[in-house]
Amino acid sequence: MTNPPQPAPTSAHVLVVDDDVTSARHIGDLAANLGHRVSLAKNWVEALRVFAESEIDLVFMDAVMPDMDGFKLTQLIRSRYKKRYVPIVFVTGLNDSKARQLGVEAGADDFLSKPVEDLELRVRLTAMLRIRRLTAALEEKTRELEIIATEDKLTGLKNRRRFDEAFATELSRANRYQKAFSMLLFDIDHFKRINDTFGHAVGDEVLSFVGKMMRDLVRVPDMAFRYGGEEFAILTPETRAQDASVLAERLRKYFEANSHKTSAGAQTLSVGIAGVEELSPGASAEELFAAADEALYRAKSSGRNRCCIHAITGSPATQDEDPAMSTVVIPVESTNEVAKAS
Ligand code: GH3
Ligand code: MG
Ligand code: MG
Repeated sequence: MTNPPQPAPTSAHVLVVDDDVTSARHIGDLAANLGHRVSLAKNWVEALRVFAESEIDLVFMDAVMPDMDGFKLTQLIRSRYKKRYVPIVFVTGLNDSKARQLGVEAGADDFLSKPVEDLELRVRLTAMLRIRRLTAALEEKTRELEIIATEDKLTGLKNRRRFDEAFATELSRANRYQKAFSMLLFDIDHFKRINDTFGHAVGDEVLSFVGKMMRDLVRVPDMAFRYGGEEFAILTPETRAQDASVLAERLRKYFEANSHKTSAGAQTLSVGIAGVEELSPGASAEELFAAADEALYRAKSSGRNRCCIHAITGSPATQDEDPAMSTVVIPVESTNEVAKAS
């Protein structure tokens, strides 16, 4: 069995925190002679400033300092920089076992005794930077996996998993602060035909076209997702359903006018819209989703290539109906009916 390749040693950024300038320089010079970039900090304020301004790979931390000692500073760094693991080596008095115990509890990785010997320092520095390189590689991998787990590759949009998280967060925020909040469900019309007529690759091309359209036309704070298959969702915080229908119409029209640029030729899509203000106060995610789904179903059954708003009979949305926008408002007897229908 062969050992995995070791990462090549590269120059790192070493921070020395010590109120004793001579001691700090001694450690700093040795690290610099080994080819590393060095920053010195006399106290916790300077140390945190360096941390905020640059990417530190290793810290040599004096245990005893005025104002805030090395233990407290280590705890602060550990709590602030959770996504980036930086090894911290405590520099303590010889045989100071109490300081070592406190250091470990605060989050120290290793110890050096004062006066610091060159060889000891070099050994600690090399070992700790090896740990830093390995954790940095893991952190990078975690970031990549996070993207893979939450982004849909074909469309470049966030996926169903991210939708579920954002939907729950935004809905509870809207309910807590009694703000408007709407959601849109898009479904490409007769998509199966595209696959059947032109093949799956062309179907994918159309999905990718919709993804680009959403990325270009949906602006923050609205959020677009590929919900699954050929269905897409948009969350529109602080927006009433009637106002969200303007965005829905813009996307529907854009797709109708531009989808001929794909190998499938001109296509259409249908949209269902629902907003919390049309439902009971504190509507659940299931109720809101069911309402949007119901509206989408009506958009399909009433001829496709249109947007439908879920609305309760007699609500303001029903009176504002604008046929020119081909936005159809669906009268539904009551919220409970919709909840039951889901
Ligand atoms: P409607 O107008 O009622 O929405 O009809 P439809 O044909 O679009 O609806 P249906 O839900 O029956 O068809 C969806 C199709 O989408 C079926 C499935 O094979 C296809 N599909 C789902 N995901 C993908 C994908 O990632 N790529 C491709 N090419 N096709 C997909
Ligand atoms: Mg579908
Ligand atoms: Mg479809």
